[in-house]
Amino acid sequence: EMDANERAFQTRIEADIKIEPKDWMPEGYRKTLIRQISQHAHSEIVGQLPEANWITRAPTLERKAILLAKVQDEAGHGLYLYCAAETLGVSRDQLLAQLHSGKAKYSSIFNYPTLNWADVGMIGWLVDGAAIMNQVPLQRCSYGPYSRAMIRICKEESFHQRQGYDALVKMCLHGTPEQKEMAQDSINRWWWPALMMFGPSDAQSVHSAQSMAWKIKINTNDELRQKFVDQTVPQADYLGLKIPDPDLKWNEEKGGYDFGEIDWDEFYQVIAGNGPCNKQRLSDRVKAWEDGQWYRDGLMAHARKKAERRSA
Ligand code: FAQ
Repeated sequence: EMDANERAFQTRIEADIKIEPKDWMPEGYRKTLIRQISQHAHSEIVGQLPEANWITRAPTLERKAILLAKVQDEAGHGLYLYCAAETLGVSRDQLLAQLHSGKAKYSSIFNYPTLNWADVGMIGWLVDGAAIMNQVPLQRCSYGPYSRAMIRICKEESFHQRQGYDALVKMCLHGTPEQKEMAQDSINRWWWPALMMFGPSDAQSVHSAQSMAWKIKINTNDELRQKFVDQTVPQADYLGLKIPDPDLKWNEEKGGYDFGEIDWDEFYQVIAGNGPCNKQRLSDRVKAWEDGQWYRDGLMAHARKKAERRSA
């Protein structure tokens, strides 16, 4: 049963009028947005770690400069998203406490290790590629601050995806056989985790129906996963890389690819905290937070002194 407020709210949503921070909104809408936006913010920040692992070992000065810029962009995305979440009445300290205690989720993909240089290219191509597939529709999300953050983020993600693919073109089409092998090893490890980024199958997705009614989500998980596969297979063909899925096959009738069953057991293990790098990722974030305490203390002391001087 909807009351008058809820009916008016839903009418606005259906008319594609953005909801802004001070507007009335159902508690569930606010909670869902805080959950999704903060998980997204955490993903950007934790997502810096796998690629940062290669900054000191980038093969050329140019690749190093590109990678540095990309990893810095991810920090910026985290900041826009924490700001968007804060407009819903939650503080950044609260959100970070949830991350550091292991209570908040972040994308499963960042719990896998980066073992060779090709992994940096693979993350740009597949992980940023999947992120764009999910985030382009979110530019039309019903919540104003989130939709506007998505517009900026998508522009930068496009650069990230291109730099990754460019690195792989270099390795696969102009490189040595060893470099090509490195890229094949990398796609063997990243393909399935990239497909898991879109979340559980539609049948298992608990939040999709309500989130789509509120236009917090625009597409279902399976719709976006299918679009990603269809876009990515020809790009793999161009690189001459083999996708590690024996069931991958063009389906003329549906005008898309059929693909094999995702290992959902692995997915649920990773989001429960038991993936290959979960513990490392979390302890790296906690350490960064603790190492920054002296700086936050200094800023607060400075602000206090300035306020005292003003009131004196
Ligand atoms: N990992 O009912 P649903 C990036 C959870 S891109 C972990 O389907 P929903 C860029 C889900 O939270 C990555 N958990 O949920 C970058 C829920 O658990 P809860 C970030 C997952 O929300 C690139 C439960 O499973 N992008 O960072 C995952 O409707 C390179 C049930 O699932 C975004 O966050 C997963 N893969 O749909 C950075 C985009 N999938 O909360 C650095 C915005 C599902 O009840 C380097 N988010 N879960 O405990 C979304 O579009 C949605 O939240 C979905 C999940 C599609 C991720």
